[in-house]
Amino acid sequence: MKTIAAISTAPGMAGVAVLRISGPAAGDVLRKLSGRLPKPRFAALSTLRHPVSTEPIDSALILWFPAPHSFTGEDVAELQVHGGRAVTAAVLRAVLDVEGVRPAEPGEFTRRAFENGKLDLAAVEGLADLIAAETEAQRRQAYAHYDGKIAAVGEGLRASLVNALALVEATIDFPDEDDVGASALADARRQVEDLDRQVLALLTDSGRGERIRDGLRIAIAGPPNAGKSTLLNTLAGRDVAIVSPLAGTTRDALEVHLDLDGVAFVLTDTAGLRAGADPIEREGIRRARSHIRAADLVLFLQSAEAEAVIDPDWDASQAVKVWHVQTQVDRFGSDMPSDTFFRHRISAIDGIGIRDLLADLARYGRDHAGGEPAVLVRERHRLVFNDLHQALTESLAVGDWARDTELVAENLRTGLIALGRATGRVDVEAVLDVVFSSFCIGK
Ligand SMILES: Nc1nc2c(ncn2[C@@H]2O[C@H](COP(=O)(O)OP(=O)(O)OP(=O)(O)O)[C@@H](O)[C@H]2O)c(=O)[nH]1
Ligand SMILES: [Mg+2]
Repeated sequence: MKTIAAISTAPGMAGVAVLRISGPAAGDVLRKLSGRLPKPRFAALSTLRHPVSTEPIDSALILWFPAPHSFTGEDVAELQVHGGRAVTAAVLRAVLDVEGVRPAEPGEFTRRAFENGKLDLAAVEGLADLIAAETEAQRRQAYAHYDGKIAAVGEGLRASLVNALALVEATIDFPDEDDVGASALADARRQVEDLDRQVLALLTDSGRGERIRDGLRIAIAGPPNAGKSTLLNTLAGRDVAIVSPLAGTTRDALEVHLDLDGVAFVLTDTAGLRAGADPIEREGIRRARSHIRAADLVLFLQSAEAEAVIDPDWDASQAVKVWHVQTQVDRFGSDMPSDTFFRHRISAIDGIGIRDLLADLARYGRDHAGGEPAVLVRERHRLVFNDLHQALTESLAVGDWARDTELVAENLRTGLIALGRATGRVDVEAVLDVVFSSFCIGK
């Protein structure tokens, strides 16, 4: 096994940068660059020198984690150097000049940790999410997964399933003990029913985990000149989208990430909906419609100046949920007619109603992506639990467990295999590359 090395901190200027080295030559790297092997897991201050020229490069804190007590389970060395581009590049070059060391691939440290049993697959995914987390809800959920929450839930389900399967198999192995067999099968069936209820409850958690992870998708839609781009800029607090009095200014859908009370939102400004536009604008409108369909919530904007009608072209039924928002109310002054059709009335110019809109969005976020971290947070988890649910349903569909015991056992075994995929115990080769490819180098 080759030794791998990489800069683990983000590139650019920083007070400190960390280089990580993992594999059999990690100890060699420390000896050659710093002249010694420090006491395991104690930081030591040391001058790093190039292994061949012995020219000093930087003074660093060095750490030594002999196998198996390290992140990867291999010998690991960490160098905390000054965080400049030239320093980190020179130290990395020196490390790579040590025999047997090569640059790490993206996600390779974590992959080795997984292969050495330091992390299960759900924890690996949690780690990737933890690094990517932008909001508090994302961080909490990611940490719960990294920390073994999904593994613990999976382990619980697995233990009951193993138990039920053992009861079923016992009646196959000891077919003569009829009384015992009948009550064991009844027991097993009750356990499987209970298990299936739990699995179904997780599956019907309506994608909350994914919403926390990926952010709630809010589409800003409406006719041209309604003030969609102006609202996006106001909510983002910066000039993201071009605003102009010309109808049909926005063509490409523009995304802005927003953190409201710890919940992630992805706001999309879309092209104004209208008929008879030119081909480029029509493409923009097509994209707008697809964002409307994919959104968790649509803010449908209409200017207070325009007649309050929904764009006839727009099929409101395509959106999951719509809030009608009247815009540019500053143009109406105080004699603005009251109208309950609109959930919000705003002016991006005067700031009227913006705070209420934000508070309402934050409340929506808490309702749909708040609460405890979810167990299923990726499509992959959902597929695994769907397979498990299907296997359990099929076992319960067997009418006579005493007669078709072997078939029941087979279904339960299929369920176990599905569950094993959640934590990567079985049949994982296909998903490994997908999971690890989301990491960057040095993780
Ligand atoms: N008085 C007033 N003018 C506004 C307000 N919001 C937007 N406008 C003006 O309305 C015009 C259209 O605004 P945009 O934000 O570009 O409208 P849009 O809905 O993105 O339009 P398209 O991209 O063409 O679909 C611009 O001249 C804005 O300055 C507002 O709250 N008050
Ligand atoms: Mg626009």
